[in-house]
Amino acid sequence: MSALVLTLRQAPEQRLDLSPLVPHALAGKTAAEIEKIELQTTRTRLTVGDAFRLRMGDAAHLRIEGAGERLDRIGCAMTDGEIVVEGDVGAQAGRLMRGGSLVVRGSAGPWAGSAMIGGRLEILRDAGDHLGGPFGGNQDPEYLALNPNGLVPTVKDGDLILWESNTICRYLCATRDGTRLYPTAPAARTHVERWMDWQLSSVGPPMGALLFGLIRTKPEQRDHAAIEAARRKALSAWMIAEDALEGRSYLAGDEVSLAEITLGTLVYRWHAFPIERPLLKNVKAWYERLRERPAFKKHIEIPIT
Ligand SMILES: N[C@@H](CCC(=O)N[C@@H](CS)C(=O)NCC(=O)O)C(=O)O
Repeated sequence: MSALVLTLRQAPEQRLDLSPLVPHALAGKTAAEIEKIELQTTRTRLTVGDAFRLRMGDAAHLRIEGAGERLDRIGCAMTDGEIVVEGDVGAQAGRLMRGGSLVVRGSAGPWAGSAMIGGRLEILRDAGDHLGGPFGGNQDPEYLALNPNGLVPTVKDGDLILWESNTICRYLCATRDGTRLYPTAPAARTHVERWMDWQLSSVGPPMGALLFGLIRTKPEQRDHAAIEAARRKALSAWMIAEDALEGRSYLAGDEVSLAEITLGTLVYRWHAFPIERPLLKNVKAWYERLRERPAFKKHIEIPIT
C-alpha cells in the first residue's frame, strides 16, 4: 500500500502543532477521521482537513508535502513507522522520539530530536539550536535560577517568581478575582484544597508512574509489574473520587473549582492510557462534563508525551 500523503493547502498563518500526526496514532483511522483531528495552534482552531489535502494510504508511511518552519513537533514522540517531510519543519521535530524514522528533506528548527530515546532522525539541510538537546531548556542555568527543581511550570508575575502548579493556581485566583474557582470562606475553601492536596499526595504519584511506564518507556523496556501496581493504586484513588462525586457534578460542589483545574489532566490521562479500567460511573460522567468545556478540549486533551 502506498504512503499516506498530507499536502499543505497554503503556508499557515499561525504555528501548528503536528504531534498528533504520527503513524501509531493514525493507524486504523479512516480519511474522514484523520481530517477531523484538531491541531493545536497558536490562534484559531484548525483541523487536519483545514490545513492539508489528504491522499489516503498506509499510515505507517506518512509523507508531508509543502511543509514550512511553522509546522512544529512533527514526529514528536513517534514510536514506529516512517515520516518523510518534503521541506522545512519548525521546532521540536522528533522530540521525545522512541522509535521509527523521521526524514526531513529540508531544514529543521530548534530542539530537533530533543529528549529523543530511540528511532532515527535524518535532517538533510540545517538543524536549529539545541539539536538532540535535553528537555526544552528546563535544565539550563537561567531556568534553574528561577526554579531549582528544573520542572515546569514557572511563573513570573512582576518581581515575584512562583513554582509548584497548585501554588500558582491559588495565587492566580487570589490576585485575579478567582473566588468562583477558589472560595474565600475557610470551610468552602477546604473542600477545594483537600482535592488539590490529594492530587499531589494520592492520585498524582501512581498516575505519574503510569505516564513514565506506558508513554515514556519503549514497549520492550516496560516493567509490566510496576505498571500494574501503579494502575491498581491509581484505581484505588479514583474510587475515592467516585464516591465523592455521587450526587454532585463537581468535586467541591455544583461548580467547577481549582479541584478540577488541578485534576483535569489526570482524569483525561486515566481515560486515555491503554489500561484496564473498570467503569467508575461518576468519575466518567464528571470527565464527560469537563470534556464539554472548550478549554478542556484545547488545553487538556492534547497528545500525551
Ligand atoms: N509538583 C510539580 C510537578 C511539576 C512537574 O512534574 N512537571 C513536569 C511536567 S508535568 C516536568 O517539568 N517534567 C520535565 C519536562 O517535561 O521537561 C508541579 O505541580 O508544579
